[in-house]
Amino acid sequence: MQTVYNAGHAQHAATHEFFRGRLVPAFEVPARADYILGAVQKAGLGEVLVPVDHGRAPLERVHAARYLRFIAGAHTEWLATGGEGDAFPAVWPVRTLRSDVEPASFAARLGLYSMDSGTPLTAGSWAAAYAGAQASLTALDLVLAGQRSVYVLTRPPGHHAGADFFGGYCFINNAAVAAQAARDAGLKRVAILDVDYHHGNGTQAIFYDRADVFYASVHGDPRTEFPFFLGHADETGAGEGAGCNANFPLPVDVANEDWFAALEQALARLTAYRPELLVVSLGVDTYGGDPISHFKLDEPEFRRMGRRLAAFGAPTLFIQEGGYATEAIGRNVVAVLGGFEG
Ligand code: OKP
Ligand code: ZN
Repeated sequence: MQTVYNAGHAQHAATHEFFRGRLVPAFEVPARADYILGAVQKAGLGEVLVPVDHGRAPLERVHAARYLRFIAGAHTEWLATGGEGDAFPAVWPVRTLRSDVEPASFAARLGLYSMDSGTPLTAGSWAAAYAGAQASLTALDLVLAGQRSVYVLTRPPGHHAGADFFGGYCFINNAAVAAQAARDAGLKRVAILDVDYHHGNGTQAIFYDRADVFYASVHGDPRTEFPFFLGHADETGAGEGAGCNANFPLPVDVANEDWFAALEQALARLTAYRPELLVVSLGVDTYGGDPISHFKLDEPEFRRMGRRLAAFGAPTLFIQEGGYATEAIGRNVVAVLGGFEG
């Protein structure tokens, strides 16, 4: 399997994030990608390729142009308005407040375009996230040209980012950009399977009222787990997209067999949908040793996951999402991809 590697990932390098009102060492760190790249090379998974720049237009098919402009210039504005170091939002337009009028204040716009205070916006966040989207588009090209599967090695992750907001460590929704580009290339039905520990609220929201992209996710129950405010089983799609969204929230102490039972249910829905492409939001924070998550998958389960996804039988684009047990992340990712290869 070929890997498209976003070497620009390291430009997004936060040392700290907000957690319970304190700055704690960041979990989403450049070393994550370094460990994965090392494991991919050591395993001899396949060629490692550089992204081809497709420009901003495919990103604007998913994200609001004004949001992309904001993110591209946000850290410069943060510094210009007296901010130091990484930017963190502090005020949000919750219920009863207006989000349809863009404030002039930078602090207010930072809140308008974000969902949490746990996502440091650094000097290089835009460059890293932009390059990650380009890596995803490059990998899609390879799959459309006939590759059975391609892996996108990138960070920051993407599945929490919505059409016009960042959060949950995410800025550009790589899976959504790739799925939309596949549609724009002529594919009729695209499935996104999200196996990250966290529900991909951004991806779900972007395609919620559409029948051409099916979103299915197996994740920690949002009643106790991030992103808290989306990811319940009764979210099944709206309008033309009714029936094209499927959530499988699981309790934090779920047995591995029950995780696979949920995966089976998700895949049954996707089989019935008959997609021409499967995009996998591949988070390995379902690992038992993950510092911010609670499931108990390990290397044999990751390998089994990969085998099962191969049996699904669709051209498959793997896109890296979470996984925070830094030293184990490479082994776990390679287990999925190696299991897929057989
Ligand atoms: C991103 B992805 C822990 C706070 C957790 C958000 C988690 C985002 C996970 N100190 N904050 O889905 O892996
Ligand atoms: Zn996650």
